[in-house]
Amino acid sequence: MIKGFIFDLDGVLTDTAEYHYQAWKRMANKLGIPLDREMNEQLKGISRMDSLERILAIGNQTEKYSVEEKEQLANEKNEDYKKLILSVTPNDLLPGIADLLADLKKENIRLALASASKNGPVIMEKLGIADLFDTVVDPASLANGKPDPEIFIKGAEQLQLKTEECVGVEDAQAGIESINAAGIFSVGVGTKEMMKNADYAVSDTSELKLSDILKKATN
Ligand code: B16
Ligand code: MG
Repeated sequence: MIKGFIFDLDGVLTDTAEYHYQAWKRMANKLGIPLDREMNEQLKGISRMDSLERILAIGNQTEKYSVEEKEQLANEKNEDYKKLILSVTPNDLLPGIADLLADLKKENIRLALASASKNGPVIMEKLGIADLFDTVVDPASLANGKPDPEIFIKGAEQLQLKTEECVGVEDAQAGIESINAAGIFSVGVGTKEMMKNADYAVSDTSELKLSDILKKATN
């Protein structure tokens, strides 16, 4: 029986990818590295430092900066990003998410957040959904990011549920791999091609219906 849902944030509950893009683009420009929207796709679901490493690799600048300098660059990007997310409101919930969360609460299904973003709790407050969630996995506590299963295993543990009692929802391929490796039923949001490893996939968040998901997960 499904008793918990573990959600990714960016791309599932809201679309903060655009703000990440704007902040990274400003940083990349400063470093003389070209960054376009297509490259930005590769940064979805990836931690802040891993994102910086990928951008530096595009500009062949991996060796150019010390660890301290890289931390400084990542901090600068985050300060920019924090200014951009100040404008987030409940209207920024992706289509269908408010109804899905309301249906989950009606069924007394417990909710966890499993986002790579250290800004997750602030964004949840701004979206007006922080109180609906029972627990948030702290990404700073993780030894390994997605696709490692650690974040979703911790999500289930924090909900005090077995992994087979949970559903995980993701929009990134690395996230689906993470859910699958945790032994959790995976729901993917995205194209058929991108979500080919998901146990159940929809093309858009508006298609995330609790009754459909529970039917598939308990089949
Ligand atoms: P922060 P998710 C991820 O969120 C984003 O998709 C990714 O682009 C970002 O680098 C990462 O969070 C870390 O975010 O810099 O705010 O700690 O998809 O895991 O909810
Ligand atoms: Mg995501």
